[in-house]
Formats: sequence, C-alpha cells, structure tokens
Amino acid sequence: MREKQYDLQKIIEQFNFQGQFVDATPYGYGHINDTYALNYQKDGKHIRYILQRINHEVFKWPEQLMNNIHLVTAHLREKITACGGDINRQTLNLLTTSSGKYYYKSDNGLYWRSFHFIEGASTYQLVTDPNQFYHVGKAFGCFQRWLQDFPIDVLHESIIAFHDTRKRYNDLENAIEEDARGRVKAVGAEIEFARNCYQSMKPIIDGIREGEVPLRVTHNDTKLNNIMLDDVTGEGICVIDLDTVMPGTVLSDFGDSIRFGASTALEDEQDLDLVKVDMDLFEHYTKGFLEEAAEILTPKEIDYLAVSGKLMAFECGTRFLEDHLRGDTYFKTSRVGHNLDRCRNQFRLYTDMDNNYEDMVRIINKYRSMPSSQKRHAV
Ligand code: ADP
Ligand code: GN1
Ligand code: MG
Repeated sequence: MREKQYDLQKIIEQFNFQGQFVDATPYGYGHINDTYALNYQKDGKHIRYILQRINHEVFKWPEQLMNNIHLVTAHLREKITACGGDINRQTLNLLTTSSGKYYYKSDNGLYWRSFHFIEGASTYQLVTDPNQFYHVGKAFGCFQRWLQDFPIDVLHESIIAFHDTRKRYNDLENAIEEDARGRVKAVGAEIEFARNCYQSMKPIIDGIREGEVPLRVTHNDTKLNNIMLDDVTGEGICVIDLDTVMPGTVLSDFGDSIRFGASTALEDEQDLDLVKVDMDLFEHYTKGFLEEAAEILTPKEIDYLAVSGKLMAFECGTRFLEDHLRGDTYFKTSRVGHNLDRCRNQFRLYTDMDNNYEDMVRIINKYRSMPSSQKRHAV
C-alpha cells in the first residue's frame, strides 16, 4: 500500500510547461509509478500534461531508463513521419526541464518526468467490444514492427531478467523459504498450483531461455491500459508506459496483452467464476497483431504465441504470490490480501487458457500468414 504526498509545486516549476498552472490530480491505474494529470490554461485554452514520479525502487537506473525512452520515441517518430502519421499523438513526447533534461531529480532523490497529454484518446481496464481489441492487437503488432530495426544493444535493461519466468519462479521459492510475513501456511493451495504449473511449463520456459525465439526490442508490459485508443475512430493510436521497453521476446508482449485484455474479468476480480479467457477476444487480438507483425516473426515465434498467454498468466500470478509473501512491497495494493486475490485470479485464468489451448493453436494458424497489404497505415 503506497499513498504518498509530494510538493508538486516545486516539481512542476522545473519543467517547460506552457501557460498558467491550474491544478494536479492523481491519474490512471498503474501499479508502479505515481501519475498525475496537470491542468494548465493558456490564452483561454485548456492544456494538459502527464507528470510521473518514476518508482526508483523498481527502476533502479532512472537516468538510463529515460535515455531508453528518449531513443525509442525518437525512432518511433521517424517511423510515424515516414508513413505520414501524427508524431504528436502516435508516440509519447517528453517535456524538457529548464536545464534541458528529460527528467528532474528532486533534492530528496525522487525522479520526475513529464509527457505531453494525448488528447481525444482513452485507456481502458476492460475491453468494451471485440473490435476494440483487434485495434489493440494491431497497435502492439505495429509497435513491434516499427522497433524491428532499432539497435537493440543501445538499450539499457531497465529491470534485469524482467520476463525470465524461471527466475520469477525461483524468486517465489525463495520467498516461500523466507516466509517473511508468516503467510506461507495459508497459501498451500496456491504454492502447489505454482509448482505444478512450473513443472508443466518447464520445457517451454527452458526453450525460451535457451534461445528458441530471438531477442527483439519489445514493450514487456502490454496491458490494455498501456495503449491509448482514439475516442472517435477507436484505433490504437499510441503505445504508452515505455519504462520496460528493452530486449525481450514477442511472447511476453503477445501473452501479456492476452492475459490482461482477453480475460472476461479485471485482474482484481475476486469472484473466480467470472475469470475466463474470451476466445472471441483472443481471435480479434490475434488477427490485429499478426496483420502487422506476422511477416517479421519466425515460425517458431508464431507457434509459441498460443502458449504465451498461459505463460504470462503463470508468471504474473507467481509475481503476485511472491509479493503477497513478502508483505506487498512491489505492486500497489489497496487492501490486505489484494496480491493474493490477483494471484488466484491469474491462476484461474491459466487453467481456463489451458482448457482452450487447442482452440488458440487453431486461431493462431488461421492468421499466421496475414497478407502484408492489410498493414496499418497512419492513423
Ligand atoms: P504506470 O507505469 O504506473 O502504469 P502509465 O505510464 O501507464 O503508468 O500511466 C498511467 C495512466 O496515465 C495510463 O494508463 C494512461 O491512462 C495515462 N497516461 C499516461 N501517459 C499519458 C499521456 N501521454 N497522455 C494521456 N494519458 C496518459
Ligand atoms: C505492473 O505498471 P503497470 O501497472 O503497467 C508491472 C507489470 C505487471 C502488471 C500487473 C514494471 O504494470 O509487469 O504485469 O503491473 N510492471 C512492472 O498488473 O513491474
Ligand atoms: Mg501503465
């Protein structure tokens, strides 16, 4: 549980904002950073900005992380320009501080950054109609394609081994061993579930670690609320939350979108009977994603997409369980047992995805060779 008060006035003075400051309000549903919407007035016009405190306990090298975002957004701007798009809406745009930097480090050691607000677009916690999820798939597939020629070696690893599922599982085993909060005895069923899943997923987890699929520049946190959809056209206009853009595999990006967006319930849903994978949503996302990205992916990567949702539900559930055992120090929570509920939710989703695995394979095969003529153009 983390609710913090900051002296925002002092912080916003550091950035090159336009107009008169009106107010600042907490914004969004992220689990890691602290986000505010800033309202300004200039010549009778309302201007908004996003201000964020980077969680430097999670992102231990904020300077390098900000350099990643600067380089990646510059690359995206080139791609958007090349296809006649709008660089003000189709990528994040950082503000500078009065000393010309992309972040401000306060006297008490906190890191702040600001983005131009993308107007006329929204993020969602749950999909509202299947076509919307098709557009989400298309936008993440396009993001993947646009970053295909980004020089991967210049990227700093903002969180080491972020999607190394074996490490995540070992971290859970360590937390069980330490039992820092005496919570292990009450979660025997979840621990057993995690151990069984790990055994059954192990060949795939090991295969990924051994390089069966290539490393690419990936987003690594492709939740539905990390994409902005245009309020008029419904198209995915901007992929946001770029803190974890770094070398990774396409499986994390595809799988994380599926485990979050193709679920019939929120990640916080406690009634597990409501938690299922919606196969119509799975198909819509797959179609959109592969329309954009199929041509750059290897056959092995495409084969593994069908298992990637399950893999990410397992990994994410494991992380929630570890955090529960350690006393809720990583993810923001709003009640005792919140992370445990999220873990149960993800494990239930894993089971439902397992039951639908054959159907996922069929759908992936249906869209694996999408004609490139259907590619996304500027929106
Ligand atoms: P976190 O890392 O905590 O998830 P995000 O970067 O995803 O933080 O931001 C939280 C929310 O703020 C997003 O889900 C989105 O609704 C909103 N947001 C972030 N950046 C922008 C932006 N440039 N324009 C408009 N809204 C934004
Ligand atoms: C965190 O920051 P946010 O809310 O987009 C987490 C993801 C998890 C997700 C679970 C840096 O994402 O890895 O999948 O919560 N981000 C980080 O909801 O750990
Ligand atoms: Mg986010």
